[in-house]
Amino acid sequence: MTTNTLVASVRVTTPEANDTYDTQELQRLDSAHFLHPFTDHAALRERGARVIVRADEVYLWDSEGKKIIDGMAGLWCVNAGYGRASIADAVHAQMLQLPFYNSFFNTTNVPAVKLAALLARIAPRNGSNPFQHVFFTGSGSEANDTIVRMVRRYWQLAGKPDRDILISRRNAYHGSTLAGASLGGMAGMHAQGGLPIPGIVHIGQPNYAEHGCGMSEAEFGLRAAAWLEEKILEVGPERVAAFIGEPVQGAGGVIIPPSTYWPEIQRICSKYDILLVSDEVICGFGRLGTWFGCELMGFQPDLIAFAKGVTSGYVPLGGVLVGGRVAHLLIEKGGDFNHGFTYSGHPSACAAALENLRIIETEGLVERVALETGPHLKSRFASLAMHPLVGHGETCGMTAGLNLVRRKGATVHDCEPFPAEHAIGMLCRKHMFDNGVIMRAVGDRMIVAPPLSITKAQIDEMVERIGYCLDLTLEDVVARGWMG
Ligand code: PXG
Repeated sequence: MTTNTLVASVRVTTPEANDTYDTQELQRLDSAHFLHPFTDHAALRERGARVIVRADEVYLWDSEGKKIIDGMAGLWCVNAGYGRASIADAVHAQMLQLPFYNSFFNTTNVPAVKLAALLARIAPRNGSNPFQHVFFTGSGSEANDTIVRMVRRYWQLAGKPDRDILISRRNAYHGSTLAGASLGGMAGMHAQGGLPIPGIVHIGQPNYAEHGCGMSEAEFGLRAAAWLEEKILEVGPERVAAFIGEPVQGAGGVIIPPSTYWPEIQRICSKYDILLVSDEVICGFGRLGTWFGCELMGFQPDLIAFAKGVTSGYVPLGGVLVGGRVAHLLIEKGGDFNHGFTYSGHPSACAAALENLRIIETEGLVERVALETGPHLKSRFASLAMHPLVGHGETCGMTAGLNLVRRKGATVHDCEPFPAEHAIGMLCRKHMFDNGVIMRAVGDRMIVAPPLSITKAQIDEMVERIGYCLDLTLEDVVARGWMG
């Protein structure tokens, strides 16, 4: 039997809601052939991968017919929610008209031009440094690789080629390519394969719970920003090209900085004439209740990386919004910028983005997060924080995180964590997985970032399931004698 007939045989009926699937056969083929991202394949072979077959609004269905509420919007990306036929229609029409053509060699295409102009319209108002240009990529990692090359090119053109060092933060996530993983501050990634690449250094993250003991949040925000100035002075201000950060760290565990942090970062970057880069791959397109996270956090970057929510993940697309300062030099003095991807400005991906952004705009999803669903998520998470296992919980727009602790304390710094070997986050995540809600575990911090289209009733449903799974986790913890 050929592989094709094998694959065809695993779906027993037509692709309707009541399809039946041969889950075991799919799992067997999966572990025989499919290498997944960030996965222990030997462990996955034992468990068998969950096969997701269908989605609508904020719900997924697996091959066993189980309905799951998707608290992670795919992977922080399905901002408009699932089941948007108009995005599928737009891509279908574009594929019939012009599925692909490149944008090298003096050519362009209609959806890419329209999307570039739309992005220039919805980009943050950026004072004297407006975002009028975009460089398209296929992903967030490629966007950050583009940024590394673009800032170094900028400083060459500005006559300061020695400014080639980028400063980033520990526990940041900026992608999985060599430059993306190097910019990122994930120890586990750096340990595999000799990262970071030269010219990238890191400072601490603005995580009040972890580093802010003995300080007010406002004081800590200034302290964490001062780490940047210390690093600039250590490296030599004449060597530093740019600082990059996520407005709210996503994969690192929904780390929400104090309000004093980003304005101080901006002040320090201006003082030393360093480019400021906002990685908006997660925060962009409404996630925090503003179109871009830098608008909420109060800073004006020179460059913005985006991906995910630009198409709500329906098809891959990323890019870099380029402010006037960099764009002017690159365009007027730069000649060829020797960088680009086959899929830069992919017409079908841009068609998906145009329709997705139309939906987000016309349905007012960003305002809804700011004024209605975001505040509702906040109040529901405040009620989860009463749970005996929850030390503290925080939300920002349509993101939220809560810390599982052995003993609650009067402040975030008085809580007693579980020993790492208890892997309490993974235990809790398993209950979520088994009980129809997707919530990520980052160490002992449980996080959600559902579609921006989620309703208040669906938030209630998600939070009730989370509460139930916290109860199940507590039962386990008590049965194992782990409680403090
Ligand atoms: N920047 C940020 C801030 C991201 O969150 C990337 C860049 C890279 O994007 P691409 O499209 O190349 O994946 C990301 C991606 C997680 C998780 O575990 C998060 C991401 C990717 C995979 C897993 O939360 N974010």
